[in-house]
Amino acid sequence: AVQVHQAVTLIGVPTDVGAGRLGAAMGPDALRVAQLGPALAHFGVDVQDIGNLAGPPNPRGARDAQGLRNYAECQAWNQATHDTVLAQLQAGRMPIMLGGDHTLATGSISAVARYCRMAGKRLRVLWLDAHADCNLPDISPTGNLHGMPVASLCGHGPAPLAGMAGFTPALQGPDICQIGLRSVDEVEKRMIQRLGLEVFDMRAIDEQGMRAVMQQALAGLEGPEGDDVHLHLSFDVDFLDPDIAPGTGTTVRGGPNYREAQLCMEMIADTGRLASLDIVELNPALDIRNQTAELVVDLVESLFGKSTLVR
Ligand code: HAR
Ligand code: MN
Ligand code: MN
Ligand code: MN
Repeated sequence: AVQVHQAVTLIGVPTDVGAGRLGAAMGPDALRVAQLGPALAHFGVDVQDIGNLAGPPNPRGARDAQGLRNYAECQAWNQATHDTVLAQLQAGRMPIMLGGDHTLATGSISAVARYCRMAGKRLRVLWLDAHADCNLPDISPTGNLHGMPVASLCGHGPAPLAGMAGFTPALQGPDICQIGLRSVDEVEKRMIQRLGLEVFDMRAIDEQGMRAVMQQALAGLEGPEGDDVHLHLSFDVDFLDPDIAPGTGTTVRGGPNYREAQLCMEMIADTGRLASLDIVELNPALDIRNQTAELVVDLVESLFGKSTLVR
């Protein structure tokens, strides 16, 4: 039952204003160097690369009164992302964000939520990450906004971010399923409970295996009952084990290996419901010969059915 969007738009979001270190702003071009567009075109996908969004540079600010670093700049990048994603969805195309730090997911997923409400679709978000990204300004250990997008999307933190979809919250906790977590702050553990997020951490993957985890995460998407579901994948590159993906700013050991990551992508592809995608936290300044970007392209090919023998 593989059916993927045949029209894809690549949107570069070259920003690192939400991250603690510089370099993720070079992510979009590293993915282009690794031939993301041509790789998808090879599968018969109509690929359009609209280049990079414009936004403010990184002022490398200190924490402000509300506890946030570079808040105004994050807001500007998210608004630009939101507006472009919404336009692409309305044009019937699948937006793929080439990030950029994970803050941009507030903009992209707010636009997806707005679109789903207009189109009468149910939104399901898969969040592949080593981190839970549900910090709040006052409890965050760092003030870095890339540690907060899940909280924003669920209606917490600064109102302009929380309300970007045009309604607040953009998402309910149970609409989000997080996979691969292994570095969660103590306060975030309470937030996961409070928000009602569905979480499969690395222990769940260890104990049950990737197949059983993905079967649960994707339950209800295949077949007629999944017809009205819009599946959004927010793929933080630090989800992957640092042995295979060193090119990211906040590596945490003990992530999925190459085969586990492939199986994860293949099972998402099998649903045929993938309709928008963020690729975030790729940091070429920390990579070795662009291997992390090349691995990401390999995995995104599997998201589009590369490894599926019968279609
Ligand atoms: N939880 C920490 C914080 O809030 C670390 C966030 C890590 N960064 C990411 N997010 N790459 O997935 O600062
Ligand atoms: Mn992360
Ligand atoms: Mn479920
Ligand atoms: Mn993240």
